[in-house]
Amino acid sequence: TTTTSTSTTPTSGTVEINGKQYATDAWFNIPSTVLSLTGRKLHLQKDHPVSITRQIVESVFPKSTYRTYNHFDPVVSTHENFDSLGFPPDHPGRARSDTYYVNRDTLLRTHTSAHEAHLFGARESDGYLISADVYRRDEVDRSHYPVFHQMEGARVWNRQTVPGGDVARAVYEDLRRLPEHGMQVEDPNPPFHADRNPLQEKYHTPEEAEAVAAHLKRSLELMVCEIFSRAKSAAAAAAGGEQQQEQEPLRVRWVEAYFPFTSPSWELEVFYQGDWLEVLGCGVSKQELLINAGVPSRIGWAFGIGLERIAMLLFQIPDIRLFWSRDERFLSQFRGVQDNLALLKPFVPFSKHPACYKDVSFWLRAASAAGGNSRRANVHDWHENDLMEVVRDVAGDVAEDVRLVDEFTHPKTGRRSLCYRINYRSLERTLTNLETNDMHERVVKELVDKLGVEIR
Ligand code: FA5
Ligand code: MG
Repeated sequence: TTTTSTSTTPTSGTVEINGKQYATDAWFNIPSTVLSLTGRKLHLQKDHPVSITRQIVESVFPKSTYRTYNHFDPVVSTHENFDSLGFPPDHPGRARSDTYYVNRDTLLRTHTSAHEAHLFGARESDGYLISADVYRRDEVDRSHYPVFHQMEGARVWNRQTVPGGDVARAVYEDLRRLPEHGMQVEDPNPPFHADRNPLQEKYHTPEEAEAVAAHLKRSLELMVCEIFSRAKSAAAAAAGGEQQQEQEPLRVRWVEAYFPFTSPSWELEVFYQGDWLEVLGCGVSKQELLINAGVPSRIGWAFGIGLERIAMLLFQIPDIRLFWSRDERFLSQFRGVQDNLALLKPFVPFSKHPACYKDVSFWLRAASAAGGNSRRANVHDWHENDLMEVVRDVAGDVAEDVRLVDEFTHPKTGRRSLCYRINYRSLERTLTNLETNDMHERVVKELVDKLGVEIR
């Protein structure tokens, strides 16, 4: 399949990322807009909400055990991002439609788990927290952006150094030292499927597996408890101290999940504004990962959390594009918070500018030279993320939302037609009609030129 890069950078040659040169090849697909964000490092910018959120999460894990790593470069090898974690060769996450490649062997990390094998092998501590920018080709809406930030955490115990080699006992002792929380955990132990999420019986006793999972769950429950009690007290303070309303208890639940590098695996969901929201993925680390990292006698857990998603809850930030804003009306609202968390309060949105919806309808490219059943060919040629990138490339942060509103397959020819609705809206000012029309015209032209669609 062909994935069209909308980048203006040549596909063979070199590209500079954070001051280092990399050779590119036909796999290169990083648009300049995304390249230009590799240096922003919002998680390290004092008083930026992503950085404040990082600090709050870090504060839950004792520094004596959990070492922090906040400066890892976003350029990693496909080995680090996928192979070392046991991703199968045909995993969809590896596709150029989903991942930004520098060249065949080098990419912008799609998750902080890319550093797991390295840190497990480095043996610098029994626990770690990594915060970093991660990159994914994805849809356009208020909760998706091609760059976001994750924090990865992990904790290991060494059979050779715990008393009597009894890991289960050592883990439970550590667990007893963790503070209690008053949270209501629904589904503390959801059933899981032994075929997808086996206990690693070849390597772990049932007692060990259970102890590690219990420590993992309590540690992460403590983390969300801390985050949401801060969010609630900030909201209450902003609403005026007197009218203290009866606060509803925080509801959280564990749900079975699947990751190639943990088993069993879970997601933690929090009930927020009427809906269950996924905040993190985690699990008992696959022993193969630790064995390959040269530390076979260690057993442990890992988790990965989205910092923007948490920051949006903490500060009630309505649109993920705001994190990238350099507008003082955004940045000034968080000044001083990092040094004094008591100042934390919900973000007050500045006036909302009008939305401008424009539709584009097109037929997908006809079947390639061989002809035949065009329905099949169309299905395989089309990657929605390519359209998303065309829109982002032309409209930048003015693209608020792009969604498929109609889909149609011609009964005779089998050709497929799609209609997308694009919402153009600046966070900072009102757009003129002329401007929006011009942008939309350029989007339409690029869709024809780069993706070969036929406008209806
Ligand atoms: C992962 O990325 C795994 N590496 C997490 C993990 C680590 C599992 C260690 C097990 C052990 P996932 O793609 O679900 O999983 O992302 C993890 C979290 O990142 C999500 O729960 C969510 O909070 C956040 N996240 C994922 N995609 C986005 C996105 N497009 N925008 C904002 N946040 C996102
Ligand atoms: Mg997930």
